[in-house]
Amino acid sequence: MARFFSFVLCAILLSTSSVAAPASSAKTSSSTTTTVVTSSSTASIASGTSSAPNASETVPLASDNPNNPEWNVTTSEDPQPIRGSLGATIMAEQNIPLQQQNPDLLAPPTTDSGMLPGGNAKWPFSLSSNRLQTGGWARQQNIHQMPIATSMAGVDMRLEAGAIRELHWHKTSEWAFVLSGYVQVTSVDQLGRNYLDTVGPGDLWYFPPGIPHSLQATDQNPDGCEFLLVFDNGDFSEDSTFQLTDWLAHTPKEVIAKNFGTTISAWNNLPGKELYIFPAAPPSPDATAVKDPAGQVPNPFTFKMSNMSATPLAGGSVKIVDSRTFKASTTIAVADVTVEPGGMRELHWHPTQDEWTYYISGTGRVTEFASSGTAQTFDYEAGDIGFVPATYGHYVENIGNDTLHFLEIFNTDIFQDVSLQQWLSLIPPQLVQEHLGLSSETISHFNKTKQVVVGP
Ligand SMILES: *[C@@H]1O[C@H](CO)[C@@H](O)[C@H](O)[C@H]1NC(C)=O
Ligand SMILES: *[C@@H]1O[C@H](CO)[C@@H](O)[C@H](O)[C@H]1NC(C)=O
Ligand SMILES: *[C@@H]1O[C@H](CO)[C@@H](O)[C@H](O)[C@H]1NC(C)=O
Ligand SMILES: *[C@@H]1O[C@H](CO)[C@@H](O)[C@H](O)[C@H]1NC(C)=O
Ligand SMILES: CC(=O)N[C@H]1CO[C@H](CO)[C@@H](O)[C@@H]1O
Repeated sequence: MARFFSFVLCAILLSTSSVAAPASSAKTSSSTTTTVVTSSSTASIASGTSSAPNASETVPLASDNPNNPEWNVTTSEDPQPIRGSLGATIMAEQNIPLQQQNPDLLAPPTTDSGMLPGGNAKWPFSLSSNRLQTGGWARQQNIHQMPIATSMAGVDMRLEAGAIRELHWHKTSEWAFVLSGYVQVTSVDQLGRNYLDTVGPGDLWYFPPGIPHSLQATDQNPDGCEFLLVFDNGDFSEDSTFQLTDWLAHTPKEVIAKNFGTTISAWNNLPGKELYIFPAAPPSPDATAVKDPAGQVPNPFTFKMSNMSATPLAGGSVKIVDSRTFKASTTIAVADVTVEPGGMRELHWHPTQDEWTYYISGTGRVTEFASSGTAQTFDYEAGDIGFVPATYGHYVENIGNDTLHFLEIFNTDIFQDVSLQQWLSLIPPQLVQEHLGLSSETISHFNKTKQVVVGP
């Protein structure tokens, strides 16, 4: 504080003197100015023409300061906001576990600057309020928890064996990744064509907007199942879907009876409010769709991503599934990525689509570059959600000892990314040299093939 005040006082005195001082005192005030500037910044304001920087050196060189995370998220110590000579210890009480998990927020790399304009790019499902039901639960993340995530929202849902997420529909499409266990899904499209399938860990489903569906855990895993849902609108709320029972509980029974050509008493057991998630007898895993005069939906609503070989990469692996292979999935694409310890999802960006990231295992570190000198680093572990707006440059580094596994999910039909290394290897080397001051030898080793995940 004292230093700040003396600096302000000094600045006021200086500005007063530079406006009001007669020419004869200019020498004194300019030498004071030089002292202040050199002690607070590295700018070479006072340098004369003889030491002017060369044309290529119009800005200072990038720092070599070590900028790794200051501690591992598994630390048992009380971490402090200190990086080199910067920062100071914490004097007041703190939420230590949260600080242990976020080394790059408490002690950011010196390459970080400012904050992402959309807000924090991390939301752990652990901070979402959970909706507990008999037979399971559901918790969600949408734009209200994480304002930066305008284009997608997510739900983590658990069903005990046999439990049903009731027949419903909604305005957005619904994409899912099975995290554990087995789920039987059913649907009927607008032309009366039906669909039924059972999917397991690592598999996907997709229902187009407004198409009704149900989800039910089989007992192939005695505990039932858990899955991740992603919706192609950040404003989606799992609490405002259109439920079968909610609708009928709000429709006169006379109307219901007339609609189905039944007596009113046939509906004596109709629930008086929505069921949402409720227990039931487990369905047969071998069940097939009801005989349908209109036939089945032309493009299956499920995709067995578990039954797809991952493309091996120098530092991990990737599986990409979008509408080219999973034809029904016209608004969501996914890259299922693994990164081995020390490896890294390479520096890249997505040209037009935001990325909603879900971390399944391991520990990842991401810096998002938002242009205008703004960059922020976040750390992620299992159960965390990340978000990277379209065009933001980023990487995902494995900073743990275990395989990092995450899903990059996009609100789009075709997966796309631009690789920094591929870009710089496919333009004249001279141009790269002029920007980055690299040797021709170094540039000649840049790989023209997109690496996706580089090794340690
Ligand atoms: C400018 O470049 C020349 C030739 O490489 C070098 O001798 C000189 O020291 C450079 N000047 C500065 C200010 O770096
Ligand atoms: C974190 O763990 C890595 C991998 O074991 C290790 O190399 C590194 O030194 C650790 N960092 C800190 C700050 O403890
Ligand atoms: C990795 O293991 C080493 C040795 O057990 C440990 O010191 C380090 O903190 C671990 N790193 C992480 C990120 O867990
Ligand atoms: C470039 O990358 C490809 C794909 O990862 C790899 O097969 C090839 O060996 C690499 N080339 C060089 C020169 O490193
Ligand atoms: C990689 C993998 O598991 N492939 C299997 C996918 O499913 C077919 C039959 O449904 C098997 O033959 C493959 O081996």
